[in-house]
Amino acid sequence: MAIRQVLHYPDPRLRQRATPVDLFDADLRTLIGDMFETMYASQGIGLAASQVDVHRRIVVIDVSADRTTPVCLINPEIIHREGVEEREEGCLSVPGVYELVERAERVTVRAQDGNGREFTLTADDLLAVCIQHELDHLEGRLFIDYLSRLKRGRIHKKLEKAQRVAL
Ligand code: GNR
Ligand code: NI
Repeated sequence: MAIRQVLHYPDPRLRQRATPVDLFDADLRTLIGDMFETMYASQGIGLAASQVDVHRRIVVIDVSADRTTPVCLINPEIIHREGVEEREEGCLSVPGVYELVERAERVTVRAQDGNGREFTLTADDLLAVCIQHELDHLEGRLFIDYLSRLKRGRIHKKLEKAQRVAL
């Protein structure tokens, strides 16, 4: 397993739309393992493949306090949503930024596991928020897209400069 580099906003690769997984092979399982390792090493509660520059519909999540409840979603689709809730979000691809975002309070997601078997999962609280945040990544969408132009402009300026310094 290996820790992979996480892309940072405003890297244009974060805007790519991910395509479905059709091959449930050893390479996929290696990628999933690397994504969990990267997520845990970064203290994140979720990670989308898009963030490690793999533009496939793969998400890993662990919202448990003791980090022992891994969830892997392949080709996930939200098939039901209810309620509205506002929560503070952050993103490993938008470091140092935490802002309130409105999401559905409860979602049901249909997905496949690492072996291609279909399952559904109903989630609320932080897990529901995280699922919606990760599925956005697969569409090339970031949580800062929901903020005002003014806030997004400030964030863009700050992170664009940080990126320039890092290169
Ligand atoms: O680690 C993360 N924390 C978080 C907090 C509130 C809402 C969403 C998230 S996801 C984020 C990890 C990440 O960037 N996943 O794409
Ligand atoms: Ni994110």
